[in-house]
Amino acid sequence: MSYELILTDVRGDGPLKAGVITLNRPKQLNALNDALMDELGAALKSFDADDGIGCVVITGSEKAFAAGADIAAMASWSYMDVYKSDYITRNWETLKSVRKPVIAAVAGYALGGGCELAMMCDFIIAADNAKFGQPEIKLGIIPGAGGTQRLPRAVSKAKAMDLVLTARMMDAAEAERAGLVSRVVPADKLLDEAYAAAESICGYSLPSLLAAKECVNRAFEAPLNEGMLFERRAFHALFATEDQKEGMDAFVAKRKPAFKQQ
Ligand code: CO8
Repeated sequence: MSYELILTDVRGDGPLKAGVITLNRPKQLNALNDALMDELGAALKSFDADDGIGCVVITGSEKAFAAGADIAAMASWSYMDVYKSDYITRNWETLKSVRKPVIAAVAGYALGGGCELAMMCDFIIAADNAKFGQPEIKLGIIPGAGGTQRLPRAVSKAKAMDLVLTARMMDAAEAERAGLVSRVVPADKLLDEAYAAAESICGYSLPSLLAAKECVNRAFEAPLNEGMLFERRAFHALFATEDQKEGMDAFVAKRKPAFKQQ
């Protein structure tokens, strides 16, 4: 499929490769309109279904990961426009259904829907020029793609309230201290770091990656005992894979594992 508002690429030399999606509406600082979100969803589904892909990286430009949902497009919408078209749920939540690991590589602005999109990824690697914020309050609205829910889980209620109510931006260092991003790297090294992380992930066994992602996400949905049980069942189940035998045999034999992805 050809895309107009995103670029896609496949990187890596191993049997599993990384699918890379670059948001590409530079003049609008990657403002997320419906067409872009449809393309993003299609690319994500395609990479998720591709047996040769082990991980996905989503990135933007040096100036903006995404400056939010497209304000010009939203300006004239009515309640019925957004309610009847199931706005947000329809195409924003595709990202939530991706089973493979998804890394957000964020440089520049990640605001409003852009911050929410980054938070829907499994982890965020930030360039030192990244700025995160939920400035919707300035527009007379509130975050609508999870900002009021994922941000407090990531950075505490105090900081989430601060960002959502004052609309101030948080720089990369503060975002790392607060736990929103997993690492901060120099802006000119962002993609190298993200690709290196993706390459490590792609070197592992996909069944264990899928299970690990599912279990960590369960921690946000289930009480501790239920989450522990869920993890234990997944842990037990991985002993039915050929890759568990291969991983452990390789360790004992002091050689590199050759995972079969099954
Ligand atoms: N939507 C549409 N166009 C945008 C957006 C946006 N979110 N952000 C920037 N642009 C456009 C500008 O209009 C401008 O276009 P033009 O050149 O035609 O005038 C171009 O991008 C460059 O922007 P600026 O000139 O403003 O660049 P600056 O470097 O001066 O400022 C900022 C950069 C600070 C990022 C500034 O552009 C800004 O404040 N942008 C808006 C940020 C914002 O409010 N984001 C939240 C949007 S609402 C939202 O995300 C709701 C999410 C709800 C869930 C998802 C539902 C869809």
